[in-house]
Amino acid sequence: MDLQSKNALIFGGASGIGWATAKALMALGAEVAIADVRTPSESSGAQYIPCDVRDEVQVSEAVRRATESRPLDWLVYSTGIQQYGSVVSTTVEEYDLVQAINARGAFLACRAAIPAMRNGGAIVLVSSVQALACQEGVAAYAASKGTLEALTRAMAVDHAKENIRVNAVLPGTVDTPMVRSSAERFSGVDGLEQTLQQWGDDHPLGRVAHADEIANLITFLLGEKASFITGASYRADGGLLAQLAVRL
Ligand code: BMA
Repeated sequence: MDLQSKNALIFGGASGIGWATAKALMALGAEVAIADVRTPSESSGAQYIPCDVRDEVQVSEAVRRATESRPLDWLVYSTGIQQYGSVVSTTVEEYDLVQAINARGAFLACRAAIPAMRNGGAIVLVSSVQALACQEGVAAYAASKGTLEALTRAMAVDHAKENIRVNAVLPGTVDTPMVRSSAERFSGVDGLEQTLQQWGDDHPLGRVAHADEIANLITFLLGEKASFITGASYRADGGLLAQLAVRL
């Protein structure tokens, strides 16, 4: 894969799917900058840029720093929080917070990054299967993930002439800090690992994903082998959405 000497910026790259992607891209020789509110817990060789994606100035500054010496080739947007509630029980503040971090930040990141992709480029937004089908009580989260999917198509159409491809990945349940904090919330007496296993059981493959498995798909979509793929959404969900709840 032609990843040598590519310049990549990953929003939300300090943990979870973003961190797995940072490691995968670095292993293939790319230069990687991580923009995140949190510092990565392990050292990686990536450039770390503190950034709150709710703030337009910080997002622009992150792009500026990642592209000081060279154009940007790849952008990954992998920030996410999950709040629980229906439309009625979700507060306006919670809704705005989820939109700001999960979706509006992607708009800000792409708005700043696309002009820096002077040689063309590729963008991957990390959405969720919950953009297509959802659990109870995730109104704000599902709406934010649906926004990412629609934004993916809009940007793919608008920036194809600049040779910029834009795709979305839609993971099922992945073993990340975000999902672990959800599991903790719902685990009760069963304990966190048991809850994760139960959530995994809902997927036909019988387990939750490792973040690396999602990073592999992102890496593919960024690379040359995906050169004719744009405006697309790829599920990596262990078969979750292929299955009806009806059992024999
Ligand atoms: C993800 C998260 C997980 C959930 C999974 C499948 O985006 O919302 O908490 O388990 O979707 O619904």
